[in-house]
Amino acid sequence: MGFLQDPPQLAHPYREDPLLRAMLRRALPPARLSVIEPDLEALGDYARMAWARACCSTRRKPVLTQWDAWGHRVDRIELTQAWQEGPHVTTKHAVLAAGHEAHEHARLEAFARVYLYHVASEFYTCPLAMTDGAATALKASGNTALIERALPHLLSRDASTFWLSGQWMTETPGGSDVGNTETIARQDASGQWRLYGRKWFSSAVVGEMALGLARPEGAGTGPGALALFYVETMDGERRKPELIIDRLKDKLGTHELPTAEIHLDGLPAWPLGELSNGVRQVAPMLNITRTWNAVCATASMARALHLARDYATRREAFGKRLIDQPLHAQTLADMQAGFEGAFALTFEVAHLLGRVEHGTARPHEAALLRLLTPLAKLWTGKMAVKLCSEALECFGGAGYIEDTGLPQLLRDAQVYSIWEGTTNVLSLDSLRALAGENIGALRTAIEGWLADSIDAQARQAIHQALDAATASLQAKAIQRDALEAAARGIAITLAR
Ligand code: MFK
Ligand code: FAD
Repeated sequence: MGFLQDPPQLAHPYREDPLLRAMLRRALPPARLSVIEPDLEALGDYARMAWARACCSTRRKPVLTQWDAWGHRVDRIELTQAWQEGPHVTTKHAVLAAGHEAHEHARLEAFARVYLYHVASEFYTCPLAMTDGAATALKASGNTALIERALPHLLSRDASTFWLSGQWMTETPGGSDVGNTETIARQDASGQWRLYGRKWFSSAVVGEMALGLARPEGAGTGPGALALFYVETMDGERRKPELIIDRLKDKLGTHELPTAEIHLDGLPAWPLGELSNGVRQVAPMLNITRTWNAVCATASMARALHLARDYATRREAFGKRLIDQPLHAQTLADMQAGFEGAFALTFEVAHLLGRVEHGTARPHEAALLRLLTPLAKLWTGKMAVKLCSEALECFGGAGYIEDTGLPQLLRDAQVYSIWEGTTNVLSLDSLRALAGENIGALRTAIEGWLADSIDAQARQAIHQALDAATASLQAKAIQRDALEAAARGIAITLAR
């Protein structure tokens, strides 16, 4: 046998990640860091084990069995190994629950765990994000009965009592424009609300509960008439018969994640709050899942870049290691610079979120958080595809070969810019965030945040983008169209 190439090795994602460790040292008091470090170490160990396991096994997709041998409808879903481990790993290391502790660093500490766990989780982080979002929306609703019933399960640190939650928004006529929702909520003779309709993408179909949008019967058209409902999906060990799984989607990536098309045929439901303004009620959930999305996109980039850097020390061409080829080293350095920017923005959002939730943020920082959340989501979503694609190229042909485990990184990255609001929808959302605030106050908050960390040219670009947004927001309808057409450019300038 001739030459055999060393495969890339995954260093310990916590112990050997100077960027993450430096950020945590800067942001957390030393006492907090020592409290969470055992979880970070353990999640790093899990990530390494999962990478080794994935490299020597054929990846599996979940399998839906709709009927048993005797003709009963069963809708049973067989999950991959990482998914079966998901409830145990995440409750043991408080991947979700830590974010709801009563101190200002809670969110940052939880998102550091998410960052380490995500790639190994095979997108178990997707329903986990929705569960975190549901917990946050439930708290915001003030609905004591539902909070008492569901929150202890959602925040449980014990796999046997833990519940996953779905987020049922998208239907066939609209995922961005949920105002087209066709699902109807109808009260039966006993006064119990029941949902009738079809949800077109349901990624947590194995979960125990969901928050879903539906139109109360007789309510008007459009988004304002929608209500937000809480549902439970299980009757003991069996899925409720009013929830029918039509099929699992055949997707470009996120193969291990069971994303289903479902029918609701009278599923019992409880309104979270008023029987209208459901989008406003679900918004706290959206902002949480969008933050998870940014963290997970950043984690995918970290993995791709890490492997590419390692490979550059093992592969030789033209008599030198790739890392010693000036152009290859420059390529990696450019990737690293872009990645570190995305990392900084993402973890700033995580940090701000905790401080805003616990009332320790400075004035105007809530407005800054409202703006930075869609910006971080849209920017990292786009960057993840670009960076994972570049990283695959760093492996040459090997990057294109399935059992290296590399192509999956690129396939999976494509989802970050689509779900939880596409790039355009979030660009428009960032305009909404600008319009909703006193722009002067927001400018002060941005200035305070960036302080001396950017140069005059970057500061001028930010001011120009804010000026364009401000002028157009105050202008008439025709200029409003021009503003919308420019929204992506404004959002990307600000994110950069
Ligand atoms: C591994 C990674 C983990 C991530 C997990 C990913 C799981 C993926 C699962 C999914 O994809 S779930 C489906 C996600 N769907 C979306 O994100 C929907 C995308 N579409 C939008 O975001 C639209 O802009 C929107 C549905 C919000 C438009 O609805 P409307 O009703 O036409 O919007 P409108 O009138 O602007 O907003 C209604 C209210 O909500 C307003 O408040 P008021 O009633 O008080 O005026 C808005 O201010 C408020 N609102 C909207 N977005 C908000 C918000 N408030 C705070 N934050 C926001 N982001
Ligand atoms: P559309 O809304 O039809 O968008 C099509 C295009 O039009 C996009 O490029 C969009 O940017 C653009 N567009 C739309 N409106 C505007 C505008 N005003 N201005 C400019 N451009 C615009 N949904 C759930 O509810 N629950 C889930 O669990 C879930 N899981 C998912 C899992 C996966 C793997 C995927 C891929 C999707 C999932 N979704 C889920 C659905 C996802 O949230 C939607 O696909 C997404 O919000 C986009 O909606 P749509 O598919 O209807 O596209």
